[in-house]
Amino acid sequence: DHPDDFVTHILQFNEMLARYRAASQEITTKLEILRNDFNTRQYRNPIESIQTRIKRPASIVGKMKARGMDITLESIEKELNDIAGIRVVCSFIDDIYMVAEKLLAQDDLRLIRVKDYIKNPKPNGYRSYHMVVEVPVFFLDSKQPMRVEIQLRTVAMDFWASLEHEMKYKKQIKNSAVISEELRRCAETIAETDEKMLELRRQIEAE
Ligand code: 0O2
Repeated sequence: DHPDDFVTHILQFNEMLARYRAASQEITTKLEILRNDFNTRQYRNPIESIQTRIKRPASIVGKMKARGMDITLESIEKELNDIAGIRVVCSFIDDIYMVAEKLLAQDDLRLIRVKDYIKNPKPNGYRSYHMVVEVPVFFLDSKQPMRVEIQLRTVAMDFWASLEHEMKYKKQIKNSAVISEELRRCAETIAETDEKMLELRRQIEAE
């Protein structure tokens, strides 16, 4: 391989990441507009926070290798749905479904996939609503449909997922079976609390 090829590949890779960053911006703007509109009309905030992240090059390569895929720009873009990731932390469970619905009602968005880990939690207790959408982004000389993974969860689900994620990264953990079981039970308690909080909010609103 010629050194110039190497530089060209790096530049193309960076351009690709920049396109995903632009796609993230489009979705983030849509979410902020929905949040402001809701807030103005209902005097309540359905979205606590919006975080965006672009997958690190090492994670991109790692995921492609784990799937036994060739590592080319084309195959990366075809295979990975989560190069651009947006995490939307909501106050209540119904806010998650409301935000998802209002986003998908926008006619420039195309839904690629939904994974509802709230209705169908993972065996470890993980809960969140995941969707992959495609958004058109206008660049200098092209319009490109870009995929973005959106994870919607409550504050409590986010708290749980952060700790569980930390445990996953620590490979040599003592008592990991005990901790996993306790985490699973915490996830149940959190789910009950999320349900209860929603019920209470509805009672307060009905007053
Ligand atoms: P990281 O480090 O967060 O980026 P696909 O989207 O099809 O390519 P997958 O894994 O089938 O891949 O998608 P899925 O199930 O929608 O989950 C993708 C992301 O959800 C993960 O990204 C995590 O961010 C989160 N997630 C899924 N399951 C769990 C879980 O059990 N615990 C925690 N804490 N997070 C979870 P990555 O790339 O795996 O990791």
